[in-house]
Amino acid sequence: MEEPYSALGYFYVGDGGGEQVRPGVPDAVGDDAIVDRVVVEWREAVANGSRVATCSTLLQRDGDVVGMDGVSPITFTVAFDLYYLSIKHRNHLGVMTSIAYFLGPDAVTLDLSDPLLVVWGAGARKFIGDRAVLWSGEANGNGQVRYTGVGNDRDPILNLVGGAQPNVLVTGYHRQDVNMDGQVKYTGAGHDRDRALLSMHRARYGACSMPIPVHKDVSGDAALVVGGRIASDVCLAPWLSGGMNSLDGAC
Ligand SMILES: [Ca+2]
Ligand SMILES: [Ca+2]
Repeated sequence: MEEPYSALGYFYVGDGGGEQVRPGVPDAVGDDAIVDRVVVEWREAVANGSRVATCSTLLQRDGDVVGMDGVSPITFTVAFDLYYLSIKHRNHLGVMTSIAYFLGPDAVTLDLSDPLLVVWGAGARKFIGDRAVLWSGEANGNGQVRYTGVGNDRDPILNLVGGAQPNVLVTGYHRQDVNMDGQVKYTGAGHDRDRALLSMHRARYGACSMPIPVHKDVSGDAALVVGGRIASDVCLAPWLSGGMNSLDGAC
């Protein structure tokens, strides 16, 4: 089972791309069950620095980011130096550290769900309880969450289900499956439109009210880890392990 991000238009650099899940990995259960994939990037530790290494990784149910065997830390081939780490997901806004970390022979562990770990930009993550999580609702991969207007994240959902037939349900692994239940729905219970709207509400008001026009990815195209942790406000299911999972109880 090959990584899905190339098909979504993501361009790897370095040794990244083509990662294949090892046999038996999808059978894992419990906290270490594999629930989705994320891309990890290391970037030059300068303003607008280029990516120097990228990798498609596996995401465990408890938020650990691991290699293709489902358990091991991720390794990269780069010059020993300071780098920013960024992490990207198919339908969440990415984040990048605002501190450069030394990537060398020793493992680096970062917990991006720790509110005290500083990331680039203002409001790059949202906070649920004592955890920082990624903004959801990014259904078209343009680095923004928008509910209305040009480039909104609602239309791609409607387009996938057929445009003129909003009641159609499409199953499978799609960017438009914003609530990550293995189905793309435009209307009805459990539809995928609200995530974008809720993200905009929270971005501006913390809870709810009128939405702002757009909430942007402020990760640049930025920086990782080896055995780090991230958190997403919901994290998928049927792709590998079946059933809906939540990393933080927010869904
Ligand atoms: Ca978008
Ligand atoms: Ca869905």
